[in-house]
Amino acid sequence: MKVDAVIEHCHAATMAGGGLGEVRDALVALAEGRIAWVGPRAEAPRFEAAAGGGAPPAYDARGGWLTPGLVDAHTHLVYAGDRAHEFEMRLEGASYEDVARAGGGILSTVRATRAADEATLVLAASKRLERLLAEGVTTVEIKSGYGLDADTELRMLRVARTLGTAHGVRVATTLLAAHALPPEYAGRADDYIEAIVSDWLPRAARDGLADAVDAFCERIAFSPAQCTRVFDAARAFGLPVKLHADQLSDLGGAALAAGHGALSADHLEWTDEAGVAAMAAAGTVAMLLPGAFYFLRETRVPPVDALRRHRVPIAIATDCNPGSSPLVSPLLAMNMACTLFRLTPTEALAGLTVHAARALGLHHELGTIAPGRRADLALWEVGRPAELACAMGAAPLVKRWQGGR
Ligand code: DI6
Ligand code: FE
Repeated sequence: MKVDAVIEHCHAATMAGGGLGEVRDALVALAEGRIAWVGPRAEAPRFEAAAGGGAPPAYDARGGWLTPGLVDAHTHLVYAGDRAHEFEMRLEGASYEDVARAGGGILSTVRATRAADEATLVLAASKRLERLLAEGVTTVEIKSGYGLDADTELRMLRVARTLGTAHGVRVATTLLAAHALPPEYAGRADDYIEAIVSDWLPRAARDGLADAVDAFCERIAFSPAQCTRVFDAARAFGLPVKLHADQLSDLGGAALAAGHGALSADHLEWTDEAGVAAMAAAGTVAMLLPGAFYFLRETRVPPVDALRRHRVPIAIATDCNPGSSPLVSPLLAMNMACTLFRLTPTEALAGLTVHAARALGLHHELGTIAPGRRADLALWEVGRPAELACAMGAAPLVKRWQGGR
């Protein structure tokens, strides 16, 4: 078999076939940016270098664990400013919703982001992105939603694309114009939605800037009817949808998302069994965001047992954003998913690999180590994969491969 390189002296958590898909003393062969072969070293066929014949270059993994590259499938990585003051306000007793209603919250980040040019946004987001890469991320989803006007929303998406090129990482972009109501539309939420569906979304679609469309369905954001209008417009342009659903209250967001065949419904603290059943029927991924739960000191946990019973795939992400989850560590997100939501370490790793890939509609390409999948890999210096979710603040990444490089 002709390949470009092999990785040997490792164990692999392939995440294929449910569970860890563990292969001890594994060998992984890479060709043309994809996985060519994976299995026990003892069963490997004879490999030949695609370039020039002879043995292919071999990388000695020194007994580490190889996993699929991590997929952080829900972030708001692009923004300007910070919200440390709101953290202080909340420590003095204000709630997240109080801060939002007082004109802070998302709108304070909107003011800073509107004032920032593209280069400033690239620089600020690059620092956060580098933290993710240092923890094995090879694919990251990035949402708009801090512009809330056409220019800034599209600028955020362009910045997200630039980040992908500049850092050699896969970026999936999401238009989240329906994140909050900007002040110029105060009292005119339906007019705001009209601007999104009639102008901004078509422009983002036409310019290839958005891979998906998201909305925030919440009392402090948009109603189910308004989110439905956004979803219908997305469908007209062939864009998949997802939803910030049932985070702070139960507006039936999970069922709404499922009803529109959403890739994922995200947060889900208030989702009931009927919502979970609807997600199962639609194949919608449950995207759990323990960083936001932790940072807002929420007390109601997502319905993990119901998700398991209905076999809804559970994904995990950082939700990296300045207000509710200033988290740049996917490994800490895994840890929190275990400590706060009682996921197993294997479920948490699946949540940042195979199920996260599905939440982006990319599970045929990413998220498992299997022949034909892209060679996006992470090598870890750990004794067993559970350590990734267990150790807090550790830096176990040895190396990452992006498209085989
Ligand atoms: N839910 C969240 O947790 C973030 N957005 C959303 O819809 C919060 C964003 C922020 O507070 O800036
Ligand atoms: Fe979010």
